[in-house]
Amino acid sequence: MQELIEKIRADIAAGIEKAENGTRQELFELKMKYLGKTGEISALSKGMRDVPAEQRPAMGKLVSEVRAWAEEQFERTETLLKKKELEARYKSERIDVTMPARFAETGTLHPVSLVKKEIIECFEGLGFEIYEGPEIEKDYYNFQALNIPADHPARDMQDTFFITEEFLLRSQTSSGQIRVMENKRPPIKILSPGRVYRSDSDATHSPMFHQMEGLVVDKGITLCDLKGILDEFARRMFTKETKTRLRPSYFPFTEPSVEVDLSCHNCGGKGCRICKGTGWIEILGAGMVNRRVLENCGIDPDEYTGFAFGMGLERIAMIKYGINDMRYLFENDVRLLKQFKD
Ligand code: 2NM
Repeated sequence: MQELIEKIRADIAAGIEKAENGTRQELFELKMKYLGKTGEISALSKGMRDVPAEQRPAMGKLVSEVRAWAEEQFERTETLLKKKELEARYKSERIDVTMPARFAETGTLHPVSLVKKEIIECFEGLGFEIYEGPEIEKDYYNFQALNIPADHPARDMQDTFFITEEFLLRSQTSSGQIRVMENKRPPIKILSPGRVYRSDSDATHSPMFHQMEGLVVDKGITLCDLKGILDEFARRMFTKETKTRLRPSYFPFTEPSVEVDLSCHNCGGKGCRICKGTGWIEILGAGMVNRRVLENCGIDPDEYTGFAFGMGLERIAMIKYGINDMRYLFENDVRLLKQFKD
């Protein structure tokens, strides 16, 4: 038996030496071969029965010695293999933290978003609240309540995107302002930015564009208040020297109605290519809210008056950034958009 123990010890030593360069699975299998339930060292313990009684203590000692030795050998090798495995992983997954990062381009705000933000900041500073109404509107809010008659050309299927007889894509943000006047008593001081839709498409018209409309209703509001607010807006949005000019016009929802020009920011009013020699650039439409519109919203026009104005954001962006064809604003060509990184 002693010989057998020595042989097992030698076999294990040889096996371990080989296993040091093998896998953990191979080491496990080797361990099972000797220390497993039916392994060779376990068989030695079982064989103790056949050892003469007087040799048993000495043999028993030898067997437990070889078992302890074998367990230690396997544990040591297991630790060694684990360490090797980790080292290999660290080596293969090694990263160079000093390497320069891959360049990621950051986006930019679209010129229309930029002017929208700027205009909102101007009017917020003047005490206006922002109200955005729905883009899908009722015919009533888009036309009827705004005093736009049934035979008005804007109500034609050719000009407005109707969804059903009752619903349409709003052609102006003032539809939302009607909703505010219906639901809130004056004083009202709101600014309504948003998308509007008209069946129109060329160098200066797009079927979807952005509008910004303002509305102020209170006791004693006059055209002077409109002029004052627009002067302040022009100075904040363009330069301190920018002046405004009102010309008579017509809208069904305002009376009187005006077109508003700004002195040309390029030539200061002397006349140039941008203002086509006139010194003035038309930027918005405005007027005193028609008393019929106030009545439609349940506001007494003998007690309250108001002014309103509306502008196209694409147009403002084109004037501000010198873009001569509106289609550039809808192509999303990065060569154009990149120029607006601030
Ligand atoms: C414009 C021109 C003139 C306008 C009118 C209203 C409302 F809701 F009060 F009736 N909101 N916006 C208005 C007036 C809009 O855009 C060129």
